[in-house]
Amino acid sequence: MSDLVRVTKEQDIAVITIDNPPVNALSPGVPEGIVAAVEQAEKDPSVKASVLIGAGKTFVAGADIKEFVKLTSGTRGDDIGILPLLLKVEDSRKPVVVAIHGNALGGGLEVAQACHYRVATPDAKVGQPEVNLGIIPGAGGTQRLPRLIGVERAIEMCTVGKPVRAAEAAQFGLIDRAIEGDLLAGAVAFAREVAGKPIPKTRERSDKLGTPEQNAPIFAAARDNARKKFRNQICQLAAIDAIEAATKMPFEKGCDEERRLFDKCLYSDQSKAQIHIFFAEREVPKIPDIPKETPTIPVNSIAIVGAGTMGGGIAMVCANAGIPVLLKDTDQTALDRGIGTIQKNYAMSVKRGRFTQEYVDQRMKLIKTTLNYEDFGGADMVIEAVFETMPLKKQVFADLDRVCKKGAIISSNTSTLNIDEIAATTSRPEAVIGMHFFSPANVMRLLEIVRGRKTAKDVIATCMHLSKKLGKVGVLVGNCRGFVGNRMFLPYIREAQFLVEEGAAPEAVDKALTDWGMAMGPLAVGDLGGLDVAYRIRKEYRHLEKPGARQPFVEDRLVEMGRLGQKTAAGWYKYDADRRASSDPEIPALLQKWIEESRIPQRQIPAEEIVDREVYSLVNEGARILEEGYALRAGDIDTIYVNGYGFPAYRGGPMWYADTVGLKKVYERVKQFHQQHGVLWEPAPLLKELAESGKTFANFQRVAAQATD
Ligand code: T1G
Repeated sequence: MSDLVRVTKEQDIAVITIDNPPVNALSPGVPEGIVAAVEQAEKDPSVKASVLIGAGKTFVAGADIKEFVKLTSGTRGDDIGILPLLLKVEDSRKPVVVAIHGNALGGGLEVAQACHYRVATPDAKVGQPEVNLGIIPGAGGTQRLPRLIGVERAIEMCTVGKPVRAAEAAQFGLIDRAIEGDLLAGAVAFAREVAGKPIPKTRERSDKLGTPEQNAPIFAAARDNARKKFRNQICQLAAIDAIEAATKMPFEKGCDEERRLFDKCLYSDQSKAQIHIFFAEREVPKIPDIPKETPTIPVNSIAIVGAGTMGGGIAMVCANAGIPVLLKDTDQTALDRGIGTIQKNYAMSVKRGRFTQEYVDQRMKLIKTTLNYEDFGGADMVIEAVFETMPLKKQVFADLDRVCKKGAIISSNTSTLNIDEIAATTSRPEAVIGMHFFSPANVMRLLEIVRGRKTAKDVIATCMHLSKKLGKVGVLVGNCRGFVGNRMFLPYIREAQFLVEEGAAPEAVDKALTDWGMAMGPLAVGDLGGLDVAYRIRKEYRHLEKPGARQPFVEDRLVEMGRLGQKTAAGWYKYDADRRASSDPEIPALLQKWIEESRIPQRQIPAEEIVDREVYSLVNEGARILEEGYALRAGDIDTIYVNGYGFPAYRGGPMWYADTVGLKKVYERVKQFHQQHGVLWEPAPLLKELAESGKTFANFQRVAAQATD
């Protein structure tokens, strides 16, 4: 018996416990241990049935993803082969009851489907999230799940990949019983109930597989939906193909088809990119000079300065995490408006079924308001979210320094301003840090945590931990202009304007990027955030631009004529009352006039060049950020772009994508743009170095993220 799986007995019931921390993944030795335990129970005459359960905080969170990386990188020769082992469990002559708590995901739920019965705590999560890794279930899940819950729901679970609560899964037959209280005791009792009865084998069921006539429209609709919702991605369509095979082929043949489709996905660049993002997101909390055991400061109350769009969204995030919030603004009207927006957003979430009204009422009770700084004395942490000007930030921080208790963390939601300059207005720069949320703060997962020159390690450790509690992906970045995300975004949106000035229609620029996979085109993003925001930043920092650097002008003209984007119903596009965008016939006329005046030669620009100039502008600036030490790892930059800027996870983020294309090729292209478009395209020294040495961003490591030079 492997030491990852142990067997104990509750009188006539064998209890098989999987113990492979932290998430009981099906690492080598676990599936084998389960089979050996089931076979041992079978041979033991005193045993009537078995219960399979996970030790620690969860059941099985899936196959061991690290083994997939070994497989696709050729460092592991033999096959993972969980499926044949699950057949042995299913063929046991004594019932095997799986008892689920925490998560049963991917291979974990496939193990559960091969068992004869499934019981779970009501709040356990069950799901097939493989598509988040660019793959499909590969241990019989696409064959057993439709047999258990029907074709449509199986398609939903395998293409969307969102786990469901066990209580809900019990409604549609995936879970046989939800167990309140002691799970093991409940499972053992259930096992006693079913012992000696005919054993149901999922693979032998067909009652829920439907008929070809019934299924044809379901599969057609599912494919249409997948093509629209998951543009360019292969795994969702592969999952639908595999489930269709389950309705048309015998189980074993269906599993062969599943395996063929699984391998096609696993060895694809899309899956390698998504698995990279999975591990990159789990790497970001690891800060070389801040050990895991660094003490953190308890944060049981948060005060927020500014009840505007960002302040209100941040208040919701804190309340959703169960942390009492005190929201301040300068006058009652502003406070009432802020609370009104929060209530409207919550009402939308209830309407969409994301939250219950009861949940929202509880959250709203956690949000209190004030007009007085003096009420901040008890707050463990403050998040400032006022208008983005340095004089105002400095005034606010001087006030906070006066009223906040000793040991409180004082943070700013600034998206571009210098954290050290803000901290210098206080007597406690060690307690000052950047907490840069992304709009809408209650939706976007990304949180840039900005380390100042004097920010204390326990303050950083506390904010990294807090980001997880707030449901965010917290990435530590250095204090440079625009930090990481926005610093890279400036050349990206600038290049989009240059492309328009050289003859590309705004729609063509945006379409090239969305066809390529970006959630939204750069010009449409400008309209969403407000063209005046980037306009102010361009003006404020123009003096810092490289001498002789080309300056974009068309967007400035749009702003100067009051076309600020969605908020003025006109920017690059025009917008209707529901903020739906459409091309504005005024734009081509305006552009033609302005560009004729500029005498910039016009030409047809192919989509491929548009994509290269946009994406490589991110890569080149990302390389500078890495070599200057404002980001710890290339994976951190990828995590930022996938979670904050709509960069497709199946391309792995800008740095991973560049590695996939090959840095030599990227460098050659950047050099070409440098020749054609000037100093702004000067290749980053790190890009040159890695390209010439045949290395990658992925294996580039540097010392801890630094403060300002
Ligand atoms: N394999 C290997 N390591 C894993 C893992 C897995 N499946 N899941 C988590 N880890 C590691 C993770 O890297 C981290 O390591 C630590 O565990 C804690 O994770 C055959 C093909 C379960 C919801 O997609 O979604 O089964 O950084 O920080 O926030 O058909 O982990 O500490 O060294 O995320 O509490 C399908 C993946 C696999 C689920 C827990 N399963 N995991 O979240 O902890 S494919 C999944 C998660 C498959 C079959 C197919 C989450 C979690 P370290 P964590 P958490």
